[in-house]
Amino acid sequence: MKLQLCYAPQTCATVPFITLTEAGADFEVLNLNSRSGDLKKPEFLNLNPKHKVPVLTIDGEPLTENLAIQVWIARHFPVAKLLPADPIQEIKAISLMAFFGSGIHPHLTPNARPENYCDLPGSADNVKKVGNKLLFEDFAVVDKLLAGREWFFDHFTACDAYFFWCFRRGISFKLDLSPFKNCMAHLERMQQRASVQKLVAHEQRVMEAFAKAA
Ligand SMILES: N[C@@H](CCC(=O)N[C@@H](CS)C(=O)NCC(=O)O)C(=O)O
Repeated sequence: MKLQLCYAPQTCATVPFITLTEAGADFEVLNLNSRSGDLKKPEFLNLNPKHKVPVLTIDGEPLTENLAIQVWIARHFPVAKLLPADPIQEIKAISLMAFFGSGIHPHLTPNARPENYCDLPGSADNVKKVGNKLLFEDFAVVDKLLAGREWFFDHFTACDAYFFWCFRRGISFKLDLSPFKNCMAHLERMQQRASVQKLVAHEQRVMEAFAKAA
């Protein structure tokens, strides 16, 4: 089986990069520069007309949407236990990832692209402020979930990889997330994992290469 991950630095394609690594999968990475228009090129639009990463191609067949990609990886690499074994816990894990993807992710995006939400001159700071109020409500919910726990479930799962990206992305926007102490501790635990260290090294190499090419 040939796996190729369409990836762009700092984006939510970070999530399957980590889970594929945790799964011990053999995968190629296609590094794309979302800022220089790679996602709007015809060859990428053929894979994903929504012009978004991640895309995981499985023997040439594209799979889009992070939640589906996480479930696919967990099902195809069961030894890695990327979802809880108990069916109720498993569906709760999928529910949690749906919240990360459809609740938290859209509240992060105004920081990156405020103009997609309001194009009135001078509105960017307000768009971010409104989005960040909602984002902080989400992080407060997750902070409670993580109280007294190492991981969201009784061992590391795909949920931990997904939330790691959400929280780290918030920090990359220079938001003060220090009040979310359990989320901060989770981030630090994630940073100890070999999969995350591999991701960070890869991300840095790709960002340097893109900066050189610019
Ligand atoms: N619903 C999609 C969202 C994917 C998404 O928004 N990806 C962003 C990066 S975090 C992207 O590719 N943006 C580029 C663009 O909109 O042109 C998923 O969960 O996979």
